[in-house]
Amino acid sequence: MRKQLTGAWAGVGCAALALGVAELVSLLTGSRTSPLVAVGGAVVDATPEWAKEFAIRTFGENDKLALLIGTGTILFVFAVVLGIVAVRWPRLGYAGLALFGLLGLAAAVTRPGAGPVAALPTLVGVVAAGFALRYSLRTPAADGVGRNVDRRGVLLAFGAAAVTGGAGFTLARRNSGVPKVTLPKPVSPAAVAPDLGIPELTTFVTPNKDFYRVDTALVVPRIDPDGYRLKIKGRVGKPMTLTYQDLLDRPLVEREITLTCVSNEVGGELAGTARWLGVPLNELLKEAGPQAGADQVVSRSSDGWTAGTPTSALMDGRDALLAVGMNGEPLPLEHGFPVRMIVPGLYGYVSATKWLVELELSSFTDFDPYWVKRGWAEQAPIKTFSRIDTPRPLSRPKSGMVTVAGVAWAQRRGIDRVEVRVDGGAWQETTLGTVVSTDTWRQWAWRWDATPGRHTLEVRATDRTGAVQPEERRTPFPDGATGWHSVVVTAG
Ligand SMILES: Nc1nc2c(c(=O)[nH]1)N[C@H]1C(S)=C(S)[C@@H](COP(=O)(O)O)O[C@H]1N2
Ligand SMILES: [Mo]
Repeated sequence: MRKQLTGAWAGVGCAALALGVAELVSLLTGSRTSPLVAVGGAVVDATPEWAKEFAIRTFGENDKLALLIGTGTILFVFAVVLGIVAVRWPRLGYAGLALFGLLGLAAAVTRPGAGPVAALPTLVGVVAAGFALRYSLRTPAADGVGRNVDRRGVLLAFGAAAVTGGAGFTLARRNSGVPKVTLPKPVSPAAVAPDLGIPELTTFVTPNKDFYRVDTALVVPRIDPDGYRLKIKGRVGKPMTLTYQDLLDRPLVEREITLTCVSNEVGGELAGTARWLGVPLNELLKEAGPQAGADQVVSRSSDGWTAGTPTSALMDGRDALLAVGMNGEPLPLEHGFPVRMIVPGLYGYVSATKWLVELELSSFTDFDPYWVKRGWAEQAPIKTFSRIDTPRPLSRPKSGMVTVAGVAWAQRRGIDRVEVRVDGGAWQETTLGTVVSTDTWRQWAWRWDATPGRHTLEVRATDRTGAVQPEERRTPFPDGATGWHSVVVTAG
């Protein structure tokens, strides 16, 4: 029993060493080649839609942390078993280690954009773990069955794991700030909408640090702006390659635009408004000259993610941008530094590619991008949506005058009115914030004379075409949720 316990420790120590060494080597080959990240990424891509929805619903924006913890736990159990087996049958132990290495290798080299060097972290890590295992089990057991476990060897493995992993992790983090760049002023500045300034109400412009984040990247890609290239290719008259500076040298515009995720549930907060600084896509695409039939622009990120946007949406005069700035700063790394797309009126998964490196003129019949392959709709204009931010669900406001307020959006169409009703009564007109375009959300507020007791507040919006937001509740899959948001409160 004691021998098994020390064997288990040896297994965990060697696995930790493999990961630590791999982490250190991945400083040279890129963080996405670290086996933990590569395996995690492969799991993300292979996860069926229902499980992914479950993860997002259950863990929210911590879904990636949950995945890493899950992967780590499986690994831990595997290492324990491997160690116990290795003490009795060393060869089986090595075979297990090799299997574990093969898994990491397979994931690392098949990640989009991975070169042969992607194999290096796992290879070096597994070899190091092999040596550590051999050293720890170098003497035969006195009873002739299996091997002795050298505790000093195991301690050494743990020590080396801590040193290599710690160094790898710290150095990787030190390199993780946004590189210093200075952005030019826009030739056409944003017209700025005023904020209603109501406490508890979502601010009109969302600060970068509070902006929601949705993507499949387990580690945020870090692109050196000096080496950055954007390719425009496929069915175009004139293929182009642009540097970051080429983009900054073009006339830039700045616009307030509300970005929205298709996974946003009724009442959800996967939306935000920023002042985006960028190159109008319209003009750039005209220069490249899309050929007849090129009705889809496939945008690709440095980590191989793809979105497909109707070419018409990028050229019909709306403010479709190659964004380089967000609220007066260079794009934060997690929001797509150095360049991303922003297209008013379309959900993020069909338009808002972060860490953008390629625009390929294609057609809807020729190519299905990342989420379309997984069953989401090919075309995904943003649906009309309204939300009550205050009072919060299940809160206990004082009876008397209570401010009810929230936001509503219907990008491209614009919000014309927002109405609220209490306990299924008559709809009440709310006061709307001023907006300068149809591409942002609109704040709204209403003064409610609340009587004591439990009440249900409901909200609905009407867009400028006169269409009332549908009441029917639908979940986000496959093209966005619908339904009226309601909040239950008890006035005291
Ligand atoms: N490279 C890349 N870009 C991406 C995604 C992604 O997974 N990878 N997700 C898209 C989705 S689904 C949304 S809603 C927006 C979110 O942008 P944000 O994280 O800046 O809010 O990014 C889009 N761009
Ligand atoms: Mo999204």
